[in-house]
Amino acid sequence: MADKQKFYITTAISYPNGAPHIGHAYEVVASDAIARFKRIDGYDVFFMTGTDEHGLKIQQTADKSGTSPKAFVDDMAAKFQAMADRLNCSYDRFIRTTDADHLPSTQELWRRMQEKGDIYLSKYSGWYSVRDEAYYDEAELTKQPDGSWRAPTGTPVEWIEEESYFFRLSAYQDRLLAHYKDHPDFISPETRRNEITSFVRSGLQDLSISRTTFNWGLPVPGDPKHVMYVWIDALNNYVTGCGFPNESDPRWNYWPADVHIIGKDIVRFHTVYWPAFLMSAELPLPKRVFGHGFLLNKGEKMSKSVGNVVDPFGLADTYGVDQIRYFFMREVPFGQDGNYSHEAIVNRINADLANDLGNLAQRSLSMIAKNCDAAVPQPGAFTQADQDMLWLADALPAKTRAAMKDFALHTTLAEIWAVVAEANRYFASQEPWLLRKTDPARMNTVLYVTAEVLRAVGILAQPFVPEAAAKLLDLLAVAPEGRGLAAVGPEHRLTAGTALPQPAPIFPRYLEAEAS
Ligand code: ME8
Repeated sequence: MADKQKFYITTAISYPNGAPHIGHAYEVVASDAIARFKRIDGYDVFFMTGTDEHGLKIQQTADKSGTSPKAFVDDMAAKFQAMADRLNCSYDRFIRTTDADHLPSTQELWRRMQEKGDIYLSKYSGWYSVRDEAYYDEAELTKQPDGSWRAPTGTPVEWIEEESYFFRLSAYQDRLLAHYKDHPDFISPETRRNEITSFVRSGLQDLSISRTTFNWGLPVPGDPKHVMYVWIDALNNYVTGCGFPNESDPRWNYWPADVHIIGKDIVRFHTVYWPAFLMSAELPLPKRVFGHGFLLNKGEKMSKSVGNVVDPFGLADTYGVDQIRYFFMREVPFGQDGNYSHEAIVNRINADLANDLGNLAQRSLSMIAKNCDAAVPQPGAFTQADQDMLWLADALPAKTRAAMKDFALHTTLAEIWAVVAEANRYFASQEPWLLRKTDPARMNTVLYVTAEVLRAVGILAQPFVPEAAAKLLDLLAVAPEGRGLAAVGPEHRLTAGTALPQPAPIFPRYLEAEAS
């Protein structure tokens, strides 16, 4: 364990000011797939997700619902955690910014930035959007027919004046640009890197980092009438989770994070503010930040105000957890925006899962059960076709590792399902059901090769469809310690004669409910 390479992955922490939506589900599922992939590739993984519970927006939502902010977030955070659990996400910690260890951690970050001379007290006035928790320049605003002003995001803004602490972000412009240049992988996909680089090049203003107009936040050390700007509080969750500031905490070994998985709308916070705070506090920077795209419902961004939020629990109930996970990761190239529709989900479930993988497993394993004494058949010499089929399966770890290095989840699944497609062609062309009578020894070989391909596919599919993959590996009697990527290939082939359980379907077809 001690010498396993470490891998620390985080999602953004969600605002629990409303129930979780499909965008939240998408992010945590994708991150979970990466975490699981790294685990089966032998890494010591720490995977963290959670909720971002302070700020004016939460305070106002709680006020409106007639509860205290704490009672409100306790209730909502439980829903976010339940969603991650429902979607079978294997997080190691669900962090809440109201957790007891987050206050001392964030106050220590503040102190370190202050000691560096990067924090000063001044006055702030400007157009503020409560919904975005951000100030906007006047030039960015648009006037509404009723005379009010709106932010570029479409949210209402109001004029606010307050005493505020500032962070000397302007002092970090050159160091940030140098960091992007020296670490071309720091921001991805590349389009995001280009956007951020030109944003920083155009000049950075110092950042207002405290508020006095409300109190639902972490108090500024030594000046508790100020609460910290919610983004300092939020971003710092990533080091709180590693035990900061206690650098002798064993979790500290996970820092710096290998990747922060976040949505494209918050890349600026993670690749400009966050690294500048860390540079100021003299802490190592995360290795990578990946900004995924948005999942759109009929082409529109989902949001509570638009009223087109899709409930992830409902999706899981309707289609199944593995099915939804597969759809998210296969349908949308990770990094780009994607569309969700009932037809697209059903098509993926029935074509890729039920037909391609489910049927192949069911047909081949049933034949084994009936004709091979319910045990792994004894193969004869491999033909070229057998060998080619096995090689394709054996090549999966290398191919998928290469794709996963850049978080290309869709490519990884395409690689795995290309082998499934090839296995279907192999099975159809070898016609083992005819060999049963004409050449049973050859039938055994074909069934063995098919089972061996299913073993590789089962191992590789675990990060994406964990429950179905586990079922498949159980049907092949693969021991728990034989389920890592290292077990794919000739050295760990199925042993002839191993007893197999009674086959059972792994992916049912999705049948349309009767129109009501
Ligand atoms: O931004 N499709 O929280 P949040 C895909 N608390 N991803 C989406 C999405 C969609 N339709 N809608 C939102 C916050 N997201 C802050 C983060 S991190 C220190 C603080 C993504 O609840 C969004 O991009 O608004 C973000 O990564 C995550 O969901 C949480 O969004």
